[in-house]
Amino acid sequence: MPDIDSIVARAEAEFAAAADAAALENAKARYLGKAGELTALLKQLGAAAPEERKRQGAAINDAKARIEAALEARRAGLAEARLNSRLAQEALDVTLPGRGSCRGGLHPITRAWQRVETIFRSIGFEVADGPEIENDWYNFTALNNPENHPARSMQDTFYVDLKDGNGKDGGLPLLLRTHTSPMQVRYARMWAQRHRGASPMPAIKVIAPGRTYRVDSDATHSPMFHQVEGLWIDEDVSFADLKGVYVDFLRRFFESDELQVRFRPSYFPFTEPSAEIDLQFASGPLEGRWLELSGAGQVHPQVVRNFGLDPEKYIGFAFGSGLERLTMLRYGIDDLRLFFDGDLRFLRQFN
Ligand code: 2U9
Repeated sequence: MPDIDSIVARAEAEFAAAADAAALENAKARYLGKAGELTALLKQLGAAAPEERKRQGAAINDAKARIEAALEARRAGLAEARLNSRLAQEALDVTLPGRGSCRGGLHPITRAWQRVETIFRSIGFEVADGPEIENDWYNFTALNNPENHPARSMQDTFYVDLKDGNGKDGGLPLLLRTHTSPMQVRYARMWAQRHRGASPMPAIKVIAPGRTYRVDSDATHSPMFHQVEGLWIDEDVSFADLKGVYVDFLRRFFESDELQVRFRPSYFPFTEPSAEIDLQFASGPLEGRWLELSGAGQVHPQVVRNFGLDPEKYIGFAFGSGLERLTMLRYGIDDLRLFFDGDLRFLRQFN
């Protein structure tokens, strides 16, 4: 029988010398593990005479208890040392000054967007909102865009190609809307259906502000941009109404009654006749210069038909403007990219 006390003494010494939990567990295995010294002694017990077995068994059990106690003590010691070192490293200096709270603010585009909504609501327009992923019919066909129009090409429009090759809506290609007009088509069709048979049908008077997408990226174009478009359809809405509404809107948006507005003939597939709208400030850094701003026109009879309405009975106007352009002119911003950089030095100036 080896000297049990010396085994215990060695175990205690090894445990005390273990620098971390892994070393401690290794040391434990050498004494209490399956192939450990104490376990080996227990296995030999069977060969001893009964009296001797009882005596040795008690001694071995006593040694085991002492070794386990030493193990637990070292485990606790190591855990405490680990905690102390973490506490020292992660010490919280409560005397440091606070970081201060930071108040968020609205993006200038959002501010202009809200301003546009407020003005148009005050002249009786509703605000409509809808899908940014559209199908080809709402985005192009319903708006009288011919089959071979360049706006429909892969170079101009982001077509949706989902992972499983599913980029279609009932056979129609899906795409990121290139203008907010499809929303107005949805709104007008919903309206026409809801008031089917009502005579007269209440006027359609709606604006559709929102995000739009085109394959375009340079100093003056961003692949994602914002538009606001409007639509007024009734039995007797004329170009004069368009001029009245839009000039009123611009004067209020830019807070200037002296603002001059000019309509120039133009062409869009969805309006006929069509016009570009220019404006001229009476003062400020842009004083006297004519600036291109928006487009507009009388809604094409085929588009009215696509609403589910009779173009012989219903007529009206539509307009469209880039929200970035409106915002840049209102705040005197000279680079489109500032809107998308997220630079707080720029953004803070609007809050
Ligand atoms: C429907 C029918 C017609 C909206 C219109 C324009 C003219 C126009 C451009 C201005 C700057 C787009 O962001 S921009 O590049 N828009 O010139 N938009 S008429 O016409 C519509 C809208 C909806 C149902």
